[in-house]
Amino acid sequence: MSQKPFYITTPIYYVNDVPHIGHAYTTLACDMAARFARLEGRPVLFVTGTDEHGLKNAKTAQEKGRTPQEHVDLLSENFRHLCTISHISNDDFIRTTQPRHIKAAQAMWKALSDSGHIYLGKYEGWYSTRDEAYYAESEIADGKAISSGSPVEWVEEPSYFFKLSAFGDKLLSFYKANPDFIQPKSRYNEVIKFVESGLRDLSISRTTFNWGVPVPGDEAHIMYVWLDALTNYLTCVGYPDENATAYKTFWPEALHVVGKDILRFHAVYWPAFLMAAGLPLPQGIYAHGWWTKDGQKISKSLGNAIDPLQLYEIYGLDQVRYFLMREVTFGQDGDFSHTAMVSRMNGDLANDYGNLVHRVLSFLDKQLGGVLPALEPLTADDIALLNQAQIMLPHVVALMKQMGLSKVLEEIWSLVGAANRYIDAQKPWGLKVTDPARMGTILAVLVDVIRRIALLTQPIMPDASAQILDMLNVEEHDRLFAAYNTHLSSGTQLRKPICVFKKWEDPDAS
Ligand code: ME8
Repeated sequence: MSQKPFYITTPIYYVNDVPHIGHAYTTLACDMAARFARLEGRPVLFVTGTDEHGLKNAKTAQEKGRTPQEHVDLLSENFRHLCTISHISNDDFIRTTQPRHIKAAQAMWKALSDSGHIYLGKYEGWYSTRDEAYYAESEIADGKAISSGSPVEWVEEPSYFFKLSAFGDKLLSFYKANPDFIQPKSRYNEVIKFVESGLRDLSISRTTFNWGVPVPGDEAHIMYVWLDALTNYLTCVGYPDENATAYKTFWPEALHVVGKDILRFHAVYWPAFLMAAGLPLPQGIYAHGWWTKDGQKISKSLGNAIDPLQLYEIYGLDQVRYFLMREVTFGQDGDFSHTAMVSRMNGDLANDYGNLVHRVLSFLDKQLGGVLPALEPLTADDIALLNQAQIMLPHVVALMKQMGLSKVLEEIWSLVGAANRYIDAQKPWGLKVTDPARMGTILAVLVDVIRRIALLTQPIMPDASAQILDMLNVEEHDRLFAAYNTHLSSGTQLRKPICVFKKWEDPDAS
């Protein structure tokens, strides 16, 4: 049976911000899910990119003496670079200034307009350039948006409107029929409450600046940056060509992963636009929490941004990837601290996983020249550990379906813990003279469990896992989950072990 395709997207980031760990976090979460789905053998499309229109960019470009295009060309590279350095496996990188996207956004506008969902009016109200969002009077206090703290300004201009108010009931029945559409559950409830409180028509064009996608048929207007940006998810599958292979394969299989700050745009506006355009809705929206530093949301405007590249340099890439996904339950907020980072790096990675691999493979190398013994005869203890390893795969597959990313790692580490306890109980080191055959079986059991753990850790720590699988001489095609329940043949020559997870060393300590 062919496997269900998986389309996963990050938000497209505003180029104006220098990438910080908040951006890296969303992209890493999607990378983990995309890599996992590929290992399951599913066709995957994983897309990230940059959101390049809007007043904020136009203003900054002017301040810097650049054209808006020069400005966004320059800054978009920061996000592309972040992907490369973070070993992100994205299949595409979308930029909203690309011709393919302008074509898709204009086609979307036409679909909304042709179906009678757009009318011309005048916008009078509050707008935040920092958030690129319209706010109602009730959402403002002291000249700032209550939710984000961003300054707002009064705007009065002719504007096209989208008849969002006509979609309240349709959205509510859709949410009720698809209770997993918005995750986690607390966010689902939040969105329902918002929609139940009543939807107002949405201003979807601007006339006071021109850095955006021109409105088809009325070039005095440019499209509101969010209508433009949300359409990127369709651009990447070839829209408006609904016969494009990517469209046919991946739409509407999409899962949009976003921070909780932009949930409303994705869970309310986007489905309403799609309904109005007569297009199928994505599979789901997952809103994760915020990283904070000392309790404050990390962002450039607050001046407390943490540079992911610097973290990779200090702690190592796979260590940071692991930490970010493990430390905080996916969906909740988390506070970044050096102490927590070092504790994961030294505890979970160096002591638990690293040591397991190193002591088993070094001992095997020393005692048996790295030649893998037979996985028999098995005792009840051996079978118990092997069974635990075997059921781990269906277990984590089920957790991944809910985007339980931190939970997946927690579960894999329960197997790491079980393997370490098994060594302590079986004491293979003591058997080399008294019972070398038994020692061999214990080592074969451990190698098999390490192989499975390394298969499972590939999505989160691709490099470290590859090093471990290399040491075990696992063939490339046996690194897919389809090979999870196979075994390495006895007699396989393992490679010389190397240390994969280093401990944190304080550079100031002498
Ligand atoms: O909103 N903690 O772009 P953006 C966790 N262009 N995640 C964080 C974070 C933090 N402290 N700070 C940022 C936009 N993020 C629009 C999106 S999509 C059609 C258009 C992540 O550059 C998180 O995913 O402001 C958040 O939703 C996103 O960056 C916002 O990125």
